[in-house]
Amino acid sequence: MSKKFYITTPIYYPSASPHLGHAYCTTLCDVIVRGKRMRGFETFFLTGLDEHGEKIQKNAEAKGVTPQEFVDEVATRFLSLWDAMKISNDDFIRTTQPRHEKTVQKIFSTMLEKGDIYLSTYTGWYCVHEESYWTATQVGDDHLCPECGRPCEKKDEEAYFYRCQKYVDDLLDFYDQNPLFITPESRKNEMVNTFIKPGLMDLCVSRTSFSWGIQVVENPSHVVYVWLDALTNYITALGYLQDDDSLFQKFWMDEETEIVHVIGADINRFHTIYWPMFLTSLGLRRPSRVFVHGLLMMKDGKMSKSKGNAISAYPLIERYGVDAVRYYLVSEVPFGQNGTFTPEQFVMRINQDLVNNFGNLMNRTVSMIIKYFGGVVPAYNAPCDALDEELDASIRATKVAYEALNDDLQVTQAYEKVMELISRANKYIEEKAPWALAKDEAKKGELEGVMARLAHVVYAGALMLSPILVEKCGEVYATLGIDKPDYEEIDKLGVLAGNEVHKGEVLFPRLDAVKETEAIIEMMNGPKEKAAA
Ligand code: ME8
Repeated sequence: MSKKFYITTPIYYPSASPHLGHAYCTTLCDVIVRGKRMRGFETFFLTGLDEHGEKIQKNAEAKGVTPQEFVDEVATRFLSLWDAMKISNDDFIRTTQPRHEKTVQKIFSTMLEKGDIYLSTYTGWYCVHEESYWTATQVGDDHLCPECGRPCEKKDEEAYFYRCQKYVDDLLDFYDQNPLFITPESRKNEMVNTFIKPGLMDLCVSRTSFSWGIQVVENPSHVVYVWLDALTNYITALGYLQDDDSLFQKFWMDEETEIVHVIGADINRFHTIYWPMFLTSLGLRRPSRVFVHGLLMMKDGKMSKSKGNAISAYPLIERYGVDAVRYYLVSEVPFGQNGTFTPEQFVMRINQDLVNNFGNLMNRTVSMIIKYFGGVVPAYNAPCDALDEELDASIRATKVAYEALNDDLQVTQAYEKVMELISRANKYIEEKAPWALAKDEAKKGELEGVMARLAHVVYAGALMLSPILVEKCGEVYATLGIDKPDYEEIDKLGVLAGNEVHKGEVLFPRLDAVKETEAIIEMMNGPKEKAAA
């Protein structure tokens, strides 16, 4: 039976156009899931939009449109970006869809019947931007939101509350029994020390002060709090409590399925404290892992819509191709850590890894196969020396490490291993000096082995890089005369023997550092958004 894997991105607020920061998270998830698919896992990849809440209502009012019109328009921009970034999601949930709204109402009713939700009055400090309530201590004397620093409003309203205290011990046991649940581990300590240990208050889960939300059936003046609404998308999209719940049974209830939520640190509290509690209330299993990734920053701080310092992915894709942008995101910002976008680093990363390392290896290998063997990949033969042995061992070891690192969500490191193999092969060319072997008839066998090995590294490299380089790997396969690339062939050294190679276009043209840095700076100063299609 194949292994099952379910991965989700946060569902983003369609309050403005998506930027490279949103593309970062979604691309990393896409790379992870494509890697699993290639290895034969049965997968489901979900992304979508979180369309309710006061912030959306206010943005729509400011534009003079209805909230639904507002989110419909922004949704097309997210969809165009995912299309341009070649995101391979299986579903796109929008929380205004009836399938979601109806299920959230059922979930709310279940929790109410169970006594996990009760009616009371809320007095607190509310940040509209973060859609979060804070205590007087948290907002301090200035009444500023601890998350974004904006002023909070004091609010007093009748509201439903979720009984957190009932589940807190169970949650801490769950953390202990599942040490990988929150990764990196520092993110778990933050939750325990900042939020749980000081005493977790019951969570306010309804609102009466605005109407753009899912109505509480039992009390229609209330709408469900946007976070209770949003978090449940991960199960409503799979058909939970709907006529056809086969995806839900397969990708959620089956204990064998690995469920991974990928999020930014800003929403860790909701995913690792409240979400597991909600699931326990509903008698459902909890996710396997919540992976907290770092942020893509600009020199002046976090890239964000509200700061107006966000760079759009489109001009980068148009100029450098989607593969270069995807590669930059995966390699330059180690998954789990923050990274800063700079034009210089973007250009350097592409030149160093894709042009000088991968593209160069392919180019040299193909040219030499044409020159020495008339364009036909020679047969692989037993190692002639320690260098051959070492390269063979590196190919196998890289595959093993690549899988283990990917399975542990150390995505950046997994791809670093592939780049290391490719640079090893470039160095092997210098060490073996095929041009010298070619001059000596007695060394023909050794030369055959060298070229067979190099062709195989190009093939293995393309297979392992294919979850990132969704366009260019096809060109590599065509160059090597491969019709049906097969990941399992990485271990079959010699499989390319007899293939005819073809010299195609340059895989990644070298970027002129000065000129391209200037071009990117211009993009950063240029229009921030692409108009919706
Ligand atoms: O919080 N770098 O939506 P949101 C990297 N609707 N990732 C970034 C980023 C950056 N500069 N900026 C945003 C919400 N992100 C809720 C989520 S889920 C049930 C509800 C990513 O539009 C990052 O993953 O504010 C962050 O957690 C998410 O976008 C927040 O998106």
